[in-house]
Amino acid sequence: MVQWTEFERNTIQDIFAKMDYEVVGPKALARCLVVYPWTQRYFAKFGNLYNAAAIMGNPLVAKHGVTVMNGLDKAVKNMDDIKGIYAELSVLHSEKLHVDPDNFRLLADCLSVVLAAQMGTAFTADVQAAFQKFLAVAVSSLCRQYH
Ligand code: HNI
Repeated sequence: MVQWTEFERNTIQDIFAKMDYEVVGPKALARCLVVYPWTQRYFAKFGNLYNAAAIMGNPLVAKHGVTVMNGLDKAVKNMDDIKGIYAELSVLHSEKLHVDPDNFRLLADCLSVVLAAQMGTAFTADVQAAFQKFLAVAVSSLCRQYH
């Protein structure tokens, strides 16, 4: 089981409490689709992903970005059992969506970049370490049902 220090727990909860999912989620997913264009293949039904402007202006991308944040919100609310809370989501991504699990980390990194840009100097090295530890646990839990 993952151990969290008090600082990590407080930092992660504080970041998510202040985060606007409707802004951060769409930005992070759009960034992922632009920077790592192979991730677009999973979103064929989202329509126009032709270039960066189209991706950033695509309402389905924005909506799905919020869905991903709501998924992460569940992990924040269950920090001591992220593996359990993500069991079903992991099966979905593995067996139904066939998402290559390497992509989870790429999206997580995009989320860190978006958050860093928003937080500015408040995104200290300690804060970054706590946030990325949380994302690493989420990603590892999403990978659990792959075999
Ligand atoms: Ni992901 C659906 C959470 C990474 C492709 N994804 C979901 C749903 C949640 C979710 C929640 C909705 C499930 C449901 O309908 O029951 N996804 C997350 C989280 C991460 C993540 C928390 C990582 C941080 N997903 C990714 C990545 C890809 C991805 C990296 C592909 C590159 N996800 C999908 C696709 C769907 C999806 C595709 C289905 C979308 C749809 O509308 O049908």
